[in-house]
Amino acid sequence: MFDSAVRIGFLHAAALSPEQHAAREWCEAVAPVVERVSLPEVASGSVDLDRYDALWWHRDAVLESPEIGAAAPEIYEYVERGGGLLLSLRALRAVSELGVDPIAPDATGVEEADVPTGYLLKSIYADRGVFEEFDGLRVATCEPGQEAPYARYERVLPERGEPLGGGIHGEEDRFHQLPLVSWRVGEGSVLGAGSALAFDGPADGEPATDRSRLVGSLLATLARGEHLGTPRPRSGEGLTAMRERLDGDPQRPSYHLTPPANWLNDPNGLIEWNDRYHVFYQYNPGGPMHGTIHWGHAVSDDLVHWEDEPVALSPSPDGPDRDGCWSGCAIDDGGTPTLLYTGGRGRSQLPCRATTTDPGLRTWEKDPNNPIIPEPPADLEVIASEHWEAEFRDHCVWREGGRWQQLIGAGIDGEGGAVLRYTGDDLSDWEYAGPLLIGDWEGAGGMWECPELLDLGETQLLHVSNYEDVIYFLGGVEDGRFRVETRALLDHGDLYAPQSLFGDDRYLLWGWIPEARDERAQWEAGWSGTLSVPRELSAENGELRQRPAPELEALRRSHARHVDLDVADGRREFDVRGRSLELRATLRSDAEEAGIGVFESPDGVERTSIRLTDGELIVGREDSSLAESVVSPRRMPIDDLARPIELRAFLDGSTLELFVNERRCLSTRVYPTRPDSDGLSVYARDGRALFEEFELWELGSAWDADP
Ligand code: DQQ
Repeated sequence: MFDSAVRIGFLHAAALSPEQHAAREWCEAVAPVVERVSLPEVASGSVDLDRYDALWWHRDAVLESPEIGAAAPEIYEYVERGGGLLLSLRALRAVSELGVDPIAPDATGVEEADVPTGYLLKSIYADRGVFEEFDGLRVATCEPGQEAPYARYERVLPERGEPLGGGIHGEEDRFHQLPLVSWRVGEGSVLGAGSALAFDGPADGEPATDRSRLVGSLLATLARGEHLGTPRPRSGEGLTAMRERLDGDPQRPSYHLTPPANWLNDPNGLIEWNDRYHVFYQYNPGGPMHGTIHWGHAVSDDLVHWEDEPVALSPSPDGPDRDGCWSGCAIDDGGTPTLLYTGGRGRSQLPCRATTTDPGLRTWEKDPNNPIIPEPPADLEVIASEHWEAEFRDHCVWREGGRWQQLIGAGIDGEGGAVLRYTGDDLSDWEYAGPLLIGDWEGAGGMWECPELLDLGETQLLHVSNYEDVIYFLGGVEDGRFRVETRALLDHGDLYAPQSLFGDDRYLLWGWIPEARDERAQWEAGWSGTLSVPRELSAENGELRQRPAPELEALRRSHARHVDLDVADGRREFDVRGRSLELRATLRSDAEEAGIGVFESPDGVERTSIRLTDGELIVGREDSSLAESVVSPRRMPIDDLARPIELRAFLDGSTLELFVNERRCLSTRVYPTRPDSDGLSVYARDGRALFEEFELWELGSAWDADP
């Protein structure tokens, strides 16, 4: 475990507690040299810290700040010069006093469980030296019945530290408890292991062995001067390095916009600025689960090749967005890029503003007067939920009639989901102007998120997300109310919380396509969520048109084209195989069922069907995956659409997006497990299907530096 000449300095504030005694004894048994170093000695300058390869502060008692006091700068400078520091249990709380991170763990206490507890490693770091000796991501380090003090990040994230793992409690994964963190400080490193460690107890069980392996490895890594994780705030390159670690995952989309690792949900703040397209997105750097929401950022010159940019917005520990920077939009305020987003803190969620002078839109300054709207309209009964005192969030802003106009999503008690309208002379001073639309009909949903109003020329389009679906309305605004002429679903699959970008006389819309697999599978994958491909929206003859953005054609690589493929009661396979493909088919069918098989394994054990039957287009997922229990089909009516059926399909890892007759869309997720589940076929049952045209392209990656 340790090199032969390693010296560990065992830090302590006062007399050693029984737990500290036990930890020191263990360390003496495994490391060549372990010396006690008291904080008062460090403060007085009487110890030369540079004689140690690593310092370890293991503290079970509550941490009191004066105990660190004058020792803090000495320890900080030691690390900065290249030293290593392990902070375990409650010592992890000292990161702020030590100057390592302004945000300290928000959860501390003592726990005793009747099951083994320990660490849940992040998959992107599981192959790093320290962790590779463990079998799997779950490492139990504490015996049942042992009392273990803890300090960990639960509702907040460190500002500079990279979370390396969550917790386990018996069989249960605790994704939101982050006790394992790494920091880079100058030339050195700080590691935190804030829970599930108790040396004062049985030493022969499996958890005790793994506890020793974990702590020993962390100390040995520090002593060797190795760094773990990527430092935060991360550069775009750091995020790209993280992304590369996930390269081998065949279920990971390659030309869709995904998070570098960890969690992504809604697209936010879409804007073209200085000839570059910026997409921000709801991002949790803590792991692949929703929580501690930041704004991730990606940039593109051509709408299809993307680069990771550093995280753009982070919660401010003292701000109204302490618990998350939720969805919002970007506005060009007379040359000043401005964001309006929802800040969450405790049970309240309120609008916040941020601006920038950075031409790359990387860094943002929050308005010191946030929240800019102090409460939801007083005369409305905005619904409360388990988490929020008033469901009031998400923003759409534009200029009209010499004033700023803003929409916010909400729900009104006893009525339904609502879009609330505000107007303002500037972007920080808003007046409530009444509801634009209230969903007071059966099935409208009680809360409307992410409202957006788009002017499509001949008509206006309003869309809202009601937890289940994205509903769109065509019509117009009269006297401040939306007059609905048409109401329908924007997507018949799983697309959610979309947002649009206006430029070159058209709207391009991206939505979030969430995972359909469970949280554990997402943790194991190391990432969650993808954005859709950009869709062009327009209105023609009173109907909504949705087409894939023509720019996507730049991704096309090899091409195959078939004409007049006649399939009667049979099936025909193609030579072209792939997990990142575009298909175009023109289909006439009088068969009972006709369609296309995608993500097919050669023996047909894994297979997803896109089938036309009985006036519907159905994505059959019953055989899509050997591993996932996602089997429910996704359905879209097509009986009233013109014939033949013009289908465009975008397949990418675990994503499937369908466009039918440029009118209706269905976006969903499937999880083929086998590397050879990349086959394609067409088929017809009980009748004949004629594929007048069938084209196929392999598509390149969105993340290639040199496309
Ligand atoms: N996602 C955001 C909210 C929004 C929801 C939070 C929709 O602002 O209402 O991550 O997915």
